[in-house]
Formats: sequence, structure tokens, C-alpha cells
Amino acid sequence: MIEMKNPMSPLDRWKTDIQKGKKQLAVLIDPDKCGQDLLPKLLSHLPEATTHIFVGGSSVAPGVTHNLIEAIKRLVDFPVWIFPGDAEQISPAADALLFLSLVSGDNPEYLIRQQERAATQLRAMDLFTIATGYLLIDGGTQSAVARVTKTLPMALSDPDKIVNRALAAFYMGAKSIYLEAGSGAKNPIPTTLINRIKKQTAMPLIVGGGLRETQQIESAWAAGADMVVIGTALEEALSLTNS
Ligand code: 1GP
Repeated sequence: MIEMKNPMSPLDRWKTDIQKGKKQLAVLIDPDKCGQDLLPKLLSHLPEATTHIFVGGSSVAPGVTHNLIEAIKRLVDFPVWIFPGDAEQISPAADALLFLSLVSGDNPEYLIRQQERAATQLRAMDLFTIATGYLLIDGGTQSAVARVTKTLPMALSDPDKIVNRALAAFYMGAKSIYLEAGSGAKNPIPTTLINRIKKQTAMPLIVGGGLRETQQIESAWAAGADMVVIGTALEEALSLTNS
């Protein structure tokens, strides 16, 4: 049997799924909240619609992410994408890295400096990257992203500005957009904004933060999200917390 030498990249596979109308659900595993001891329980309770596992957190010790990804890979067969809080969370064990730039904020540390640190590591490993414009939007509560990055979320009152930031990310080379309301947000990203960003940027769109109910996830998909991310809802349902 001839082995396929050039399998489709994670981004091309995702784009193909988008063309086919297949919506994606990523379950976010934060290594700070779910260590290897709790992993089997979480992985055995993944929602049926799960298509991807995201791994990442706001403050994770070096090496922890890598070990957790290897453990996930031993237990399940989903593609694992790193959703990094910083450059320490990069591991060649993943299928892809969301190469984020926090374009909603004005902190150079999260616009280019962490990326420079990441680049130093990436040149020495074979890890597929998906350049992603990451936009933190006001979700009604102070988020870990805002606290750690010392940036303000963008206000919902000025959707044109949010569209322009997303487009600026596109012109700078982003291949996808992540609209983030913040982990545990009171208010998820409004469907009107999802719809507007999708229509006006036409990029693969990830939406997360504060999504708890199936109905909310379906509404986000219907509004134009290509991939929805959930973390807190599953952690709470399973009472998963190390802290
Ligand atoms: C956080 O968007 C993700 O970065 C998921 O948010 O934990 O609120 O599901 P939740």
C-alpha cells in the first residue's frame, strides 16, 4: 500500500469542512485546571459534537502542556490544537498551533514579543501554525485574558472597530479570527457580531467564551462561527478543578 506523503494540513482540512458546512466544536483543556489525573474523566465526557481538543491556559508552567498533549494523544484520536497563553506552551506533540496575536489590545508583549519567543522554538520543530487574529470582546465580566495581558476588551458598542481590527489582522496575514468573550464570560459573543465578522472578513471564524447551553452553541454556528470553543461548561459539569 502506498502511504500518502502529503496529507492535508489542519487548516486545509478545516477549510474543506467549512465548505462542506461541517461545524466544529473544540473542547478547551486548561492544564491548570485539568491535570493528567483528571484527564480520563474529562475525555470520557466529551460532547458528541466534539471535533477538536484545544490545550492552553493563561498561566501554565513550562513542560506541562507538552506532557498533557502526549497524554491526550494516548487516550483519544481528536486533532489537538494548542491555544497558547504564552510562548512556553508550545509543543511538537500537537497537530497545530493557533499562532495568536492579540489584535484587540495594544500590548506589544502579546502582539509581537511572545510571537518572537515562539518563533525561536518553532524553527527547531515541525509544528503546523495557523496565524490567528485574537480579539477579546467585552463579555460582561473581567476575564483572565484581560488580567494577564493587561489589555482592555473591545466594546460591543463599536462593531465597526471590531470588524476593522479583524480585517487588519487579515491584511497582516491572519488565516483565521478568534472572537473571545473570555473564559466563563457572563455574555457570550452576540450572534449579530459573529454574523457581521463572518460576512465582512470571510475568514475561518472561531468563537468562544461563556457558551454553556447547546442552544447557544447552535446559535453561534448558525450566525457564522465555523468553530465554537467550550471550556468552563464542561469543567463545571464534571466538577473538574485542581485549584
Ligand atoms: C476561553 O473561549 C474559551 O478562552 C472558552 O471559554 O471557558 O467560557 O467556555 P469558556
